[in-house]
Amino acid sequence: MRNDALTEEECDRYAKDGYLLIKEMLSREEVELLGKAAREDRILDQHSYAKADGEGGTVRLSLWNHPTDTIYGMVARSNALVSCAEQILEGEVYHYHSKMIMKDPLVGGAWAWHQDYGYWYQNGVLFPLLTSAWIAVDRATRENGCLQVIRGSHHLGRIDHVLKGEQAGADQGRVDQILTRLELVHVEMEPGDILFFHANLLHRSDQNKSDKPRWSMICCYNAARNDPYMESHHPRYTPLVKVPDSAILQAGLKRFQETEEEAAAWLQPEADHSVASLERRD
Ligand SMILES: O=C(O)CCC(=O)C(=O)O
Repeated sequence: MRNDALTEEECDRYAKDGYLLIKEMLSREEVELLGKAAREDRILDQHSYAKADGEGGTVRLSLWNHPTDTIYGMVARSNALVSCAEQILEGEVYHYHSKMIMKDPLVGGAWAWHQDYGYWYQNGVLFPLLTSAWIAVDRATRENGCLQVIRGSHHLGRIDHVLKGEQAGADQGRVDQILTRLELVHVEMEPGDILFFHANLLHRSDQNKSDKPRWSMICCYNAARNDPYMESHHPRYTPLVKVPDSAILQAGLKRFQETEEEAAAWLQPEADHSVASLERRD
């Protein structure tokens, strides 16, 4: 695991572009273990759910609110990742949730243009002081539906979101205009690369029409000083206990166990009020 602090130049680039790609942040051994644990994890699979993508496909993901002592939890709590999030958000952070995006060969669905803060705003989060670490578990390419971002779009502020299929997406007319002024970037990544991105950065991805999987794990952090003013399906401020980076390899293939404590960590998709409130608005 790369564990040096972000340089001033990297922090400036994040502030200007709304994202920062760190190559080979997880070592090959770490990301291989993570991928193997995830693909063999029956509990992760059983808790996965699908949402229509509005383009005839479905996206599949598993989402949990609290990091456990599995390998996923160790990645999310690792000193290296949390320290980057702290540098980016300029202070203490807590774990807002993590998810595994299971974009399978030939069937993996698309994600519509959106800002994460388009949803999280609905959860009583007052400032867009959140960052996501998008971890490439598999190689992500144009062919298998890598992440696409609009460089600098976090400067636009929050855009209205409407329901597309079962996903909330940013107002397309506005996105079309934005694309005439800002650059669209396909973020191709190797396993172990990590993309940190701002909660207001517009992003999307295509369906996976290739024969290669494109799984990714996303760890989302909120600034501790940005504690939501109301309860929602994602946690309010909960102290995050960091672990040394070596804990990732030590956790080895540790997967989710269906203990009561861990069962409670999962998001119940029906409790996703941010989408429900968009449904009502439509
Ligand atoms: O991984 C992807 O393709 C997009 C995922 C995403 O945008 C999200 O989970 O908010």
